[in-house]
Amino acid sequence: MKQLFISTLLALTASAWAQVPANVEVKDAWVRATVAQQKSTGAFMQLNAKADTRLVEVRSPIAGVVELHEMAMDKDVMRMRPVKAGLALPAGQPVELKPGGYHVMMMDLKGPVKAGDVVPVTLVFEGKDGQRSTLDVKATARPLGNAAAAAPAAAANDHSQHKH
Ligand SMILES: [Cu+2]
Repeated sequence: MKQLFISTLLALTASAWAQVPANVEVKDAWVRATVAQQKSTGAFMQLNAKADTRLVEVRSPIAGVVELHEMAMDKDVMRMRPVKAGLALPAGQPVELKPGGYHVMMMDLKGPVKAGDVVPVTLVFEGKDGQRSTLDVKATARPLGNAAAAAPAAAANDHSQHKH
């Protein structure tokens, strides 16, 4: 009886966790396709939070290590570095992860990423109250050098043209 009670409690806790809505809208998520031997790549997207939130963690089954990076000048050289405290997403203010700016760094890739691949990405957000929520998004791989084609306006039409 006690055993049953504990497992019910665990189940309730787990579902409560899963039901916390991620108060963030994600648009136009994509991953840059890789070339042979390439072991890392970047993922990009637009994030729009309804309430002040931070993006604190990103996961993906295609990569051994996933980090949030930013580009910054270091003695006249543009370098990337991890965003340690998470990326702030102020309410109602869209934040764009894009080449040359904030990006999701995927390292230790388990295999090549081909253009057209659909890459599952899990975003972990933390609200002001410390409450965490997750959001699963699907990022489509785009060919290398096609970053300029990442026009947000084209994203809405993208879906109707692809057959899922
Ligand atoms: Cu990086």
